[in-house]
Formats: sequence, C-alpha cells, structure tokens
Amino acid sequence: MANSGEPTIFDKIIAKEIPSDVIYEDNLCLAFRDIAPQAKTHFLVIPKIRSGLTQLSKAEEGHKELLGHLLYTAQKVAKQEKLDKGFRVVINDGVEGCQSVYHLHIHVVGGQQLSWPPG
Ligand code: D5M
Repeated sequence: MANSGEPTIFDKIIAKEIPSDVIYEDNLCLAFRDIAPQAKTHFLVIPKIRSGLTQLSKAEEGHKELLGHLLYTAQKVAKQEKLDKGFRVVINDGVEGCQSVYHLHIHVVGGQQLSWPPG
C-alpha cells in the first residue's frame, strides 16, 4: 500500500519477528541483505524508527541528522563488505521511483562492475 503510514515488513525485521540477514546494527539503524539482490552485494540501510520518514520526500528539518547517519552508515558497511572498488547508493522514492516498501531505506549495491544509466 503506497505510503499509508502502516507498519511494513521492515518493522518486523527490526523487531526480529521475521528472519533477516543483518550485517550491521546500532541504536539508530539496521543494515541487512536484500532478499532480491540486484548485484553480487546488495544490502539495505534503514532507520529503526520511521518517525514519519516513510520515504525520502517526506523528510523534514528534524530528520537531517538521521539522514546523515544513514548515509554515513551506508559507506561504513560498504567498507565492511569490502566494496573497495566502488559501489552505488540508491533511494527509490514514490510510485515513479519504484518504491515498494514505505519505510525509508538506502540500497547499497556493488561487488561487480555496474552500468549507468539505470532504467
Ligand atoms: O525496495 C524494497 C526492497 O526491499 C526490495 O529490494 C526487496 C527488499 N525486501 C523486501 N522484503 C524484504 C525482506 N523480508 N528481507 C530483505 N529484503 C526485503 P524499494 O526501493 O522499496 O523498491
């Protein structure tokens, strides 16, 4: 359901109610492997609390620090995953951005040569 504000599958992952392959966790965010990887390495970084942040375009002034933390964590986990030759960070926003889960998430893909532009 597009941005209904309802809990999503990611809330269940945060609550450990369903299994996931978590590769990093701190008090603010969680990183886990994407269930449908689009590259050799594909993980997601999500905030533990949505606090209205169902998608990037809903970001408000008060989210700036959390957004910075998520992006900083994305590169930190990319290093942990040994993506030394580079990687790509993607945030899908809304219907035309192909967002399917309305809990903000950063995709990190890499581990192979990527092409540009994306579709
Ligand atoms: O991307 C949503 C992403 O979330 C998509 O790449 C699949 C991934 N996903 C969905 N359910 C799970 C579970 N249970 N574990 C791991 N990954 C999952 P979007 O940008 O919204 O299209």
